[in-house]
Amino acid sequence: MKITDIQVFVTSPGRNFVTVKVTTESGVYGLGDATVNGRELAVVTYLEEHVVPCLVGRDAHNIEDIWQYLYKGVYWRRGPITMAAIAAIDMALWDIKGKVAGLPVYQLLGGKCREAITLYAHANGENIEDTLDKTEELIQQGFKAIRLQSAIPGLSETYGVLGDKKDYFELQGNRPLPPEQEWSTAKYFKLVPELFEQARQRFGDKAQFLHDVHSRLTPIESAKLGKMLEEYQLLFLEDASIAENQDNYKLIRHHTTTPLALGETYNTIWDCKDLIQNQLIDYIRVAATHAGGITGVKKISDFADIYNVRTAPHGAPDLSPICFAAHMHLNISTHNFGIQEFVGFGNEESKTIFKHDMKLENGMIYVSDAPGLGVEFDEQAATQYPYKRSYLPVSRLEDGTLWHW
Ligand code: EZ4
Ligand code: CO
Repeated sequence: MKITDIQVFVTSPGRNFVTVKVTTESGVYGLGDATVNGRELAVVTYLEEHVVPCLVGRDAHNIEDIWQYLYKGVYWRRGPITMAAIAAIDMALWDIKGKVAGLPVYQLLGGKCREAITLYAHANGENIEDTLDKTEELIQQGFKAIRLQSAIPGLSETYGVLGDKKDYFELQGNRPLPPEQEWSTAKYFKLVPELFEQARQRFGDKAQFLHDVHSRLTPIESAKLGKMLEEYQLLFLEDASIAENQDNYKLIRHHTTTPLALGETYNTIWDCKDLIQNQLIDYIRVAATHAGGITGVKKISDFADIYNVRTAPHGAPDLSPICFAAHMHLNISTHNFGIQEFVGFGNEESKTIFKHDMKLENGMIYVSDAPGLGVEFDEQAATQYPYKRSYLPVSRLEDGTLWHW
């Protein structure tokens, strides 16, 4: 079943999404997500100029061979741009195979390992009380696990806390260049243990709690934070420190029993091989869009399984519902799945473009049984929201030194 056409769409219902549509000679088509936040058009160019011409005419059924052709077949391997392009093609091919078979993709991946997908939601507050009020609402809605973040007193803007802004586009406002945020490890250390102390006092064990450090700490500082938070029994601490040097995590691991998670920016198994093999983390957070699609993530999850590492896919709003659906098919069929990050199904504009029937109930998602990935993309609606350049913020210490964002 030959590939006859591949189109790339960019739409921006509050934030940019890159969507790939692979069409076959039989008329069956598949969809994939290729969104790299802040680098969207780089992926579009890579796809249109370098990938699409090589794929037209190939058999859409040969998913593994096409994955290897795009990965091993090129001299310049890996990296977020290349892997997002591969990811989108890969998702679209799984979507096609499912539609042709008349089966949801999870059936092609081995079937169900569980009934539904447990989620962790976000409570982001202006202060501790605000974060805890939001936590209470989420507990009432039935969420079993919640990521707690709070603005840091004395710092102008904090990761994860958008104030009255509804998304990064609004946060950026009319600033043409990346917004700048401040960071102070000392101020952060005053806040975080207090946040979890109060959370446990108020909610006891009514929910599991998590926290995202977003890589702001050095390894020894992460080790210290992990130790300080042990008594609050976090489900995991996310991105405790940058792991460009994977050995960093040996130091953190030797000091704390707080479970560790990372990997949302990782693109291949090579970025996390040492962390997994040395059992330095508990959860690997690779996303289908950024780590080579369903095929890429499946390779990483199977490798992680033998080292007791579970999956906890990234679920930020900059991953499109197509990626989220791909995660659902992976999560339901992966034995060593742990938990899925969830920030809702997108804004109202986005819901007019991406349509699906995934069901949210009591903090869990019930996977769609529609053939393929189960997401429809309204091309007409998409044209109403043209691409808009946007940047993620950058971080500086209070003296102006550039820091990890
Ligand atoms: O900052 O996806 O766990 N989620 C995160 C996200 C990331 C964004 C960056 O594009 O860390 O909010
Ligand atoms: Co994160």
